[in-house]
Amino acid sequence: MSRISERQTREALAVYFIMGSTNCLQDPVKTLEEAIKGGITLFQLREKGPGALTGKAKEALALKLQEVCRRHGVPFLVNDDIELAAAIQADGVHIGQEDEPLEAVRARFPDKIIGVSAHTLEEAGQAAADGADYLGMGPVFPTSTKPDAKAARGTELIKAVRRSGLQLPIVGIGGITPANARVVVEDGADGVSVITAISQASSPLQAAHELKRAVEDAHVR
Ligand code: TZP
Ligand code: MG
Repeated sequence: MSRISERQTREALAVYFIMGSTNCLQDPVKTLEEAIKGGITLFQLREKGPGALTGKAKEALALKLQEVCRRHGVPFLVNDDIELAAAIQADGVHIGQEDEPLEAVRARFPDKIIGVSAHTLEEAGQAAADGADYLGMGPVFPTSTKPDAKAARGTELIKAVRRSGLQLPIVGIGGITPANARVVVEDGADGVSVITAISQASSPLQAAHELKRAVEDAHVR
């Protein structure tokens, strides 16, 4: 596999579902299957926080979710855990500023999708220079999913990155729902990433579908 193109990355970021076993109201495999039926375009396993699986149990969950993604042609990314991503040949990884340095991760995975969380213009520029495929920027809206998240800043930073001329694909994150997704894309993101809006929806299928419609509406404007 050669490295994903920028156009493919933008398309994949449209509706980016992130979750781990502790986020889901129902079985994670069922939640993911429904989300895919609803139209998600990218998936990230983020198995984190109190009660999260570790070791072999985490790997077993990853393999089950990866199989679902493969069956439907949805790329499968792993949050933080570079060794797990390598072991199961995930399609990519998402790393934060406190994780392994991007340059080292890119050297190890020349062809995988690598996303980086950026909270300032400087971090965004550095990630672009060091070989990120996309930036995750947020929290856009208040979120209770990540206890150590920084303050929500709306789309201010996404707009600032676009004003700076940086073209790298961007996905917004934090408190995004079908009701507020549109502005995130109108203000410069290529798509939205969500945990709660899909994993805790009474119908993950419906939630994914509504998110997709909101993102598509914003793109055709
Ligand atoms: N990074 C910034 S906010 C956030 C992460 C991982 C959590 C997003 O979760 P939710 O439930 O979609 O607000
Ligand atoms: Mg991290």
